Amino acid sequence: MSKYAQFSELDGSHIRIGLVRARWNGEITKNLENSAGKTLQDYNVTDDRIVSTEVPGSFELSWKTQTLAYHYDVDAIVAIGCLIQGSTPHFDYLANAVTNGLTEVSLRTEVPVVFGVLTCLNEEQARERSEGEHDHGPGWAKTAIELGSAKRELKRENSE
Ligand code: DLZ
Repeated sequence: MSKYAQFSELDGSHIRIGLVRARWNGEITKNLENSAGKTLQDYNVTDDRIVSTEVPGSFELSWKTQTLAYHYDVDAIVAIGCLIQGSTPHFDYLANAVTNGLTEVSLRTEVPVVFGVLTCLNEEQARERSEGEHDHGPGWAKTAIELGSAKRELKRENSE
């Protein structure tokens, strides 16, 4: 039995998705962005309906995600970052800040935000989760399509 979420009948042909990527641990986050982007396309979210942007580090993801939610017509946003534990408590402060920040943005703006932030003890763990069989990017993209579709449907119902 797979522990990963299963998805059925995804179709992204009517939704717009935001992707925000942090450049810290950039090789890892680029892989995650690429695989998420490919999965979006596999489910009919064409390039013209994907808004991609970057920030320096994961701490900045919350602000940029909020600007996309408020100022761009997106139905869901994937915030992508990679935190790797160092020898100081910095990792814990950053992980808490970005987790709370993205949760707040999602609830405040009512735009679904997918938590695409790896929190790893070392680079090896980060690589395992950003490549091959255990790459998290595709699952994040599918989550965004499911929630983005629900959000778009809600907007449609409320406009009737
Ligand atoms: C400062 C910092 C550290 C130590 N580690 C990471 C990390 O592992 N992953 C990441 O995305 N960002 C890190 N940063 C940068 C912060 O997120 C932020 O960009 C800076 O503190 C500037 O606000």
